[in-house]
Amino acid sequence: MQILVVNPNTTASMTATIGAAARSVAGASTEVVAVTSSMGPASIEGYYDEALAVPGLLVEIAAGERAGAQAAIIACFDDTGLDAARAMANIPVVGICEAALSIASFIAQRFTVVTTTKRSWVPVEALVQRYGMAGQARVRAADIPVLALEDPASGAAEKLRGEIARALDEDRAEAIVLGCAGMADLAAELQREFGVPVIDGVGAAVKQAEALIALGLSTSKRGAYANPLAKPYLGALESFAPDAVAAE
Ligand code: 5HY
Repeated sequence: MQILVVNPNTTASMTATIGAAARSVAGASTEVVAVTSSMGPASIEGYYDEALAVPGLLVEIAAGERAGAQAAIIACFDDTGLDAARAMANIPVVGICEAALSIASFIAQRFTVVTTTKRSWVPVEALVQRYGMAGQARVRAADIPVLALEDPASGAAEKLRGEIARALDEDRAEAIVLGCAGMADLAAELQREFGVPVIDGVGAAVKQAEALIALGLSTSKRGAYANPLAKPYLGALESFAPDAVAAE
């Protein structure tokens, strides 16, 4: 099976981290195709970046579906563009936040998401609410820029460790969810270091995408995620006009 993993920001080095994490858990018969969005923000930190990352994300998912991907993963902890992607695509689309939270709920009653910037804090809290985990999950921000994770000298990993320690102490967290795709390479060592389960959303999403494919399940195209209604789009977004035959 082939799974597409899209980094919706435009930083290729983060895609390399994401792809390696995905391949480290993928099954022997799973091919992981990791791609970087070709347009949009270098990192996604808050609502404006999220919105402007969606067109580039959709381009990559549409191309990956045409190229034979049987599922797509949005490798951004804001689950950026997840609903639009599910409406556009005819393959299952998994967001790493939803994937990580659901996996965490199988192994802990209380867990804390540690994300990057304070700007990302409220959007992630909104996702926790949307996914029905408000009773189990707390959200913290380590106050690190997303791209600082790409620089070992930035001290980002140390700040992340400090926030994890506070979560274990103050939140009584039984597990930690890493709240950024760029943290995917840190999960195993942090789990060893802190002695609690540390969940990376990229790996969680790969296993859930494999499960959907193996179960022969894809996004329902009735109602919410029906293909977009055909209509003209003008200006810079002209090429995004839905050409699917609309299911009324
Ligand atoms: C992510 N931003 O996973 C999110 C994390 C965040 O560029 N990739 C990004 O801090 O919102």
